Amino acid sequence: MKLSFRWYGKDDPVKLDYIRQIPTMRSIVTAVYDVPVGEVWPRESIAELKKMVEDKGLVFDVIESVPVHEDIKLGRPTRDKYIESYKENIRRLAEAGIKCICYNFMPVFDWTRTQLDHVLPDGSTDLVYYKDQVEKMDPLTGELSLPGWDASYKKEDLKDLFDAYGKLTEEDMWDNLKYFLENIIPVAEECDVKMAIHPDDPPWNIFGLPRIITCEKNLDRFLKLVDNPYNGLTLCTGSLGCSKLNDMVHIVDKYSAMGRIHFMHLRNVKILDDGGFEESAHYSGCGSLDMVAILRVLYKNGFDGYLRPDHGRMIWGETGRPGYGLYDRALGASYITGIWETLCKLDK
Ligand code: DNO
Repeated sequence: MKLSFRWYGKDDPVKLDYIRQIPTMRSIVTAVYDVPVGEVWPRESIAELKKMVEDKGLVFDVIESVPVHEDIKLGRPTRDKYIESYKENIRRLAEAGIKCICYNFMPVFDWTRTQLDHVLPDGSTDLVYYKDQVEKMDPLTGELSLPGWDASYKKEDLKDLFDAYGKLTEEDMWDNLKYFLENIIPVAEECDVKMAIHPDDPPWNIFGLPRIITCEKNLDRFLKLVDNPYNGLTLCTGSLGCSKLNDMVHIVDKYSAMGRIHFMHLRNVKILDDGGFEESAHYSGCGSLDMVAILRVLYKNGFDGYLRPDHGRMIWGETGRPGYGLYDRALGASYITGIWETLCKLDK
């Protein structure tokens, strides 16, 4: 298991100097953020990131994310141009030492929550998804923006995208994903870069937009689209695990045994009776997921991919990027390291 931590580059209030003080921290997970989706990342920007990370004694070998242009997801004729850029990004990142690239295939919006500062009884805040709040959200006004969303869309762009997705079936999405994979996976293999799709978060359709990377059946289908170890998963426990229908221990066990999990995101969530959820501290008792059981199956299957603590609460008065403060993610990292050390020692 290679412990890693997400860092948003030089403007991130969480400094590399602090991240490297977390025991056993190895890799930095980052991206070039100032290039529009679909364009090629300048070699200089990649080199700059690499230098910043390596100067602090950390490893630069995972990217999250190289985003996929909407025209690829929609199967528009212009997709080939964007696929060529994507391939070039894989090549350039490989030249810089990258071994794993995380991406997603969610239409328009990445991860979605209804409130980013929900106050817990202990005074910390977390991210929540409440069913009654989501019904009142209208993304088409362009006023709504979440940290994971591409903020460059104008109201008109959003309207066009919604219209285009309105004409698309889930089967069309599968065809478009297959076309994308058939083009990029040979390049990834040639460059020895493991591609790791992130599940849809939450794993159901939102705002009427189709979502397909949502459950075991669909993960099986995804892996078979191009049945090659370079076509793998970012297994995010919080994304898939906020649906009661997904048995996370079984899912992690199954795909890690197959060697198809390249990147683990460990996050805990508390599933509510009405199907909504609240993100929680990593500790199993705080949420609905059993972190020890999840790590145990990874250990059993000899998992040697990347793993990072995902979203944390805001604690100890920290302010910053929702889900991505330092303190609670560092607690999560230490909790995970503790479980992993225990598993290793019990095995001796
Ligand atoms: C949420 C993240 C996601 C993830 C993308 C991958 O916090 O895990 O935004 O980075 O979906 O493309």
